[in-house]
Amino acid sequence: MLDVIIFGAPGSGKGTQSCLIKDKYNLLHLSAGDLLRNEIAAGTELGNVANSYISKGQLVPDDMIVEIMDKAIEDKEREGSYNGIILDGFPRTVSQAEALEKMIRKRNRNISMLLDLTVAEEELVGRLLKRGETSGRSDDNLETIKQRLEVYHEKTAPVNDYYKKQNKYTAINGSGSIDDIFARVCEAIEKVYEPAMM
Ligand code: B4P
Repeated sequence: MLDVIIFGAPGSGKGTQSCLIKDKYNLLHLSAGDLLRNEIAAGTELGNVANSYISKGQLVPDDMIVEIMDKAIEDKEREGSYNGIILDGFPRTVSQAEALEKMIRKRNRNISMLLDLTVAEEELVGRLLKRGETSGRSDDNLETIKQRLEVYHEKTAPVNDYYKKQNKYTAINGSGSIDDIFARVCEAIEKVYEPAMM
């Protein structure tokens, strides 16, 4: 099994790279942001609560996202044959990382690695502003992007240390073309996993 966390600041390309990784290695893709946006689009109570945090550039409460992710893993596991999971945008706090550990262990699985996409701050802001021109997302404007980056440094970046202590951390240069970054990602994955063996 290949259970991978794709990590990085807002706009670092987690979603973009996850789509390529899941296709190449036949993984289940679980995007915390997409799951929350689906709830918002469906107008559920949970979605309304989530939107009140997301539109201010804040993280939704840990217990809310942990419950959503746990249920999403369960639902996706029923979908059939796959070689593992790619977690995109989760965990985003140390407390979420601890909850994930329990979630994964109760399924007799193990997090294989965390891939941290590193990108300079000006480039992150540029990408998100560009996406904001067409995304319609309530959090892709300059004020909210700045807030998201602050929250990232304060609450999310410490998750790296959690996985460094377990020797599961790999930094990936997240600048350049999407294909070049994907090649770096595959190289890192295949240092540990041979696709033919999965
Ligand atoms: P996410 O949906 O995870 O948002 P993100 O960090 O902006 O996305 P990502 O890094 O995946 O960027 P993308 O590939 O799209 O979360 C949104 C919000 O939901 C959070 O702020 C938070 O409020 C809430 N939330 C989510 N998870 C949570 C959790 N676990 N706990 C609490 N709250 C949570 O790339 C961005 C842009 O760059 C795209 O337009 C893309 O086309 C472009 N791009 C990608 N790679 C590029 C490259 N190499 N060169 C140029 N552009 C590139």
